[in-house]
Amino acid sequence: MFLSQEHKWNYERDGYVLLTDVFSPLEVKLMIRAVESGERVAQTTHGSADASGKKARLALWHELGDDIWAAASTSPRIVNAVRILLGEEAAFFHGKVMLKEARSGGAWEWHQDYGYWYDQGFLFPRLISAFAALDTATIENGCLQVLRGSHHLGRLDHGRVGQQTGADAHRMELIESTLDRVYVEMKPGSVLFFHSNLLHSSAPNNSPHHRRSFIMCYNALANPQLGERKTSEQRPVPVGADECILQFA
Ligand SMILES: O=C(O)CCC(=O)C(=O)O
Repeated sequence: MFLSQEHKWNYERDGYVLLTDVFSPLEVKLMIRAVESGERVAQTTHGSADASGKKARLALWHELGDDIWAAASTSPRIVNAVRILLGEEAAFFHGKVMLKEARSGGAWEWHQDYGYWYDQGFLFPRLISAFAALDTATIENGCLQVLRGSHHLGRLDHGRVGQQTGADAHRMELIESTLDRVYVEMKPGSVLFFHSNLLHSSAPNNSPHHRRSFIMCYNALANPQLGERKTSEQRPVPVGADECILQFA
């Protein structure tokens, strides 16, 4: 996989960059198997109600562990892109599988990830997410929506929306009418890298097709976290061999 200077400029201008074919069809198939029958997802799944009360289900962990999720999170294809886009050494923060299931997956309200993570004590918004599509993501099944360039706004005030954290609704009206909304339709195996201050949301999945994804989140190693409990690792994210995911075949 090759990340060009243009990708980096696009990331800086827009707050995100989409790379296709990062994971192969076989690697995606193995991850889907781990979603459907793996221990980690089964043990860590919980729901977070959206504004209408519909559950957006996800499985989330902070430990890298030793399974297919760790292999993907330490893949050089992801880690090297993360380091280039962050512009510095990265530490693993957390992994999560978003289970936006057919006909039931709830919405995610407009938010910046740093709206959540500021409250976890991260000093700077020097964090990044790598969102890997496991199913085809379309407007119909609730693909991610982003507001292009919104990471330049800085951190907005957030409050409770259902059981989620959402950006200030009054300010969102003006922001939505000012910035371009992009529906990020994705093929399985594509990865969207996005800045922690990029505003994003997704609609409920009322379609007959699942829209599952795996999101790998990283903090800049030199970005301090307040408090006793460190949710981000305090060491550089290890880098595995390129073929590591295939050992789970
Ligand atoms: O999966 C989605 O649709 C939204 C994910 C998201 O907003 C997040 O992980 O911060």
